[in-house]
Amino acid sequence: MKEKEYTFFRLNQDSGIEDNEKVGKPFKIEENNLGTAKYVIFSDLHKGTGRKKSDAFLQNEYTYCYALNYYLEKDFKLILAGDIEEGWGFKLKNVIKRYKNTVFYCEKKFVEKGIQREEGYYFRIIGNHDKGWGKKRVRKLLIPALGNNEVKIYTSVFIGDRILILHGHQGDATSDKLKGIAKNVVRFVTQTVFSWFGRKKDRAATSAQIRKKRDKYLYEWAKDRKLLLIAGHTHRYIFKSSSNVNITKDDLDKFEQELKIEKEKDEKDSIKILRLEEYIKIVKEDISEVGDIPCYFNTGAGDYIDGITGIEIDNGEIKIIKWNSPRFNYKFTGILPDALPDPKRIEVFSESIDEILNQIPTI
Ligand SMILES: [Mn+2]
Repeated sequence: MKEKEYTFFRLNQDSGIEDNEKVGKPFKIEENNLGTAKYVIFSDLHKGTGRKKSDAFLQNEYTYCYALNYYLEKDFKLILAGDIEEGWGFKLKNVIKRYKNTVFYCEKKFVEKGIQREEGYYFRIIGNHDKGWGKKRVRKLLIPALGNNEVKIYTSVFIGDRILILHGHQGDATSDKLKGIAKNVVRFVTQTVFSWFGRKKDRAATSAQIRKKRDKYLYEWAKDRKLLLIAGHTHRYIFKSSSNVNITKDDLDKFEQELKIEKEKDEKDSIKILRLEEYIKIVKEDISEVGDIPCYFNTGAGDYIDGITGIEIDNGEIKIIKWNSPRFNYKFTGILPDALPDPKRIEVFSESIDEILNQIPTI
C-alpha cells in the first residue's frame, strides 16, 4: 500500500470508520451548542524526566500549569491530542514521577471536575511517542497520577459530528510502526547522545518536507470526509489549512511588491534586493498553503523554547493561541513556586467556527 493510501486507511481506522480492535476506539462528545462550548486542545508536550538537556518540555512546565489553571477557572474542557509524554526517550514511569506534583496535579483537576459535573472535562488521545499507554500501564501509572479516577485513551475524539481531533501520525512511515528495538535505540539516543549535544526533535517536526507531506495528507483526508480536522504531530500550527508562521500572506505580497519596485529602479540597491530575495525565500519555505478549504487545523506543540501553542474553541470561535514562557531559571523543588512572572496568552488567529464549517462542503 502506498503511503497516502496507508495514511487514509489508518485515519479511517482511528476515527472509527474501519473497525480495529487493537488500536482502541474513538470517542464522541455530544455537543449541541458550539456557540457556548469551551475546549482547549494541546498536543506534543513531550514531557520527559526533567533533565535540562534531554527534556524538551521542561522550560514550559510552569507555563503549562499556569495555562491549565486559567482554563479550569474559565470552564474549558481539556483535550490532549497525543505525544503528551515522551515515551520513546524515557520510561513513562519516570515521566510520571517527575511531573506528578506539578503537571499531573493540574491535569487531575480536570478529571475531578468531570466527575463532579458528570460530563467529561479531560480527554486523552494516543500519539506515536506515547503509544506505550496500553490498558495495563494506564491502570498502573496514569490513573494513580490522576487521583485514581477512571481515565481512557482514545484514538480520536469527535466534538459533535463535524469536528474531529486526532494526533496525525497515522500512516507516517516510521512514526506509526516503531517497534521494540527501535524504541530502545531512541531511548538510548535521547538519554545519552542528546544529553551531550542538546535536545532531540521528532522526525516529523524537523523535516520541512515530511511536515508538508503530512499536512497535505491530513488536509486531503479531512476534505474527503467533510470534517473540520484538528491534529498535532508536526509541531507547527496551522489555521484554516494554512500556516503563516510569523507574517501573513499579505505581508509577503508587500515584500514581493517592494522587491519588484527596487528591481525596476535605475539605481538599484543591490544589498536591499539580496536581502529581500533571501527573506522572501525563507518566509515562503515556512508558509504552507495546504489547500483552499479551511478544513485542517494543527495545534503546534508544547516543547518550543519560548512557550506552548494550542487551539481554543471558545464561544463560537476557533483560535490558535500561544502561551509565551517568561525567561527564568526554574529549578525543580517538587512544588510550583508562587512568585514567578506570568506567562502571556496571545491570540494568533481567531475566527467564527460556523463561518468555517459553512466553507467545508458537506456534499
Ligand atoms: Mn507525534
